[in-house]
Amino acid sequence: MAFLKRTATLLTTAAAMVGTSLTVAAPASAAAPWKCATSSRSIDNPSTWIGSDDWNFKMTVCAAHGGSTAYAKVTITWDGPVLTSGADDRTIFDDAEVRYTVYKSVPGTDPAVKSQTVGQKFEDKLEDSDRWGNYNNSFASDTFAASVGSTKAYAGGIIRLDFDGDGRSYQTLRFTLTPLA
Ligand SMILES: [Ca+2]
Ligand SMILES: [Ca+2]
Ligand SMILES: [Ca+2]
Repeated sequence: MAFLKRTATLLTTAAAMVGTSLTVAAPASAAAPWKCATSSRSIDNPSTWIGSDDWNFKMTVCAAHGGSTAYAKVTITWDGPVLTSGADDRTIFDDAEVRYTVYKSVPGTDPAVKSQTVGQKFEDKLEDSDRWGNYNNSFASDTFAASVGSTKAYAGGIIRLDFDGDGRSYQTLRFTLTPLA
């Protein structure tokens, strides 16, 4: 009886821990290794600076598949411009987001199974410079899980940027898709 009671307590604790976070730590099994792709994309900062003021992004997007569940996550690093508007300028972007998606590999068009979009948290990172106004930084996403059955899956990531004051809306950077997982 004492054993049963302790088991119940542990289950309750585990359920409580799951309840506190939507984040999935990692693929459950070593049999489901991450399949990753790293690629780089650049975009011009719409300022009048005559030199290079590109934002140079490097994204690693990863997918894994264990049992009937696929997982996805992204990490991004960037070498951004040095801006004369100064440090931590919150007006560079009207909006910015990173979106990463799990797709199923099927005949015909591959359906998106699940996406996660990070908006303000990513924009805050982009607009967080060092004290000299150099906009280099990085971002690491949560891992999310998607139900895909036994069908092969893969993941992709995009960045959407709406620069302030450039007279245009979102520009989209599409990064290389992962291998099948
Ligand atoms: Ca420029
Ligand atoms: Ca902003
Ligand atoms: Ca704009």
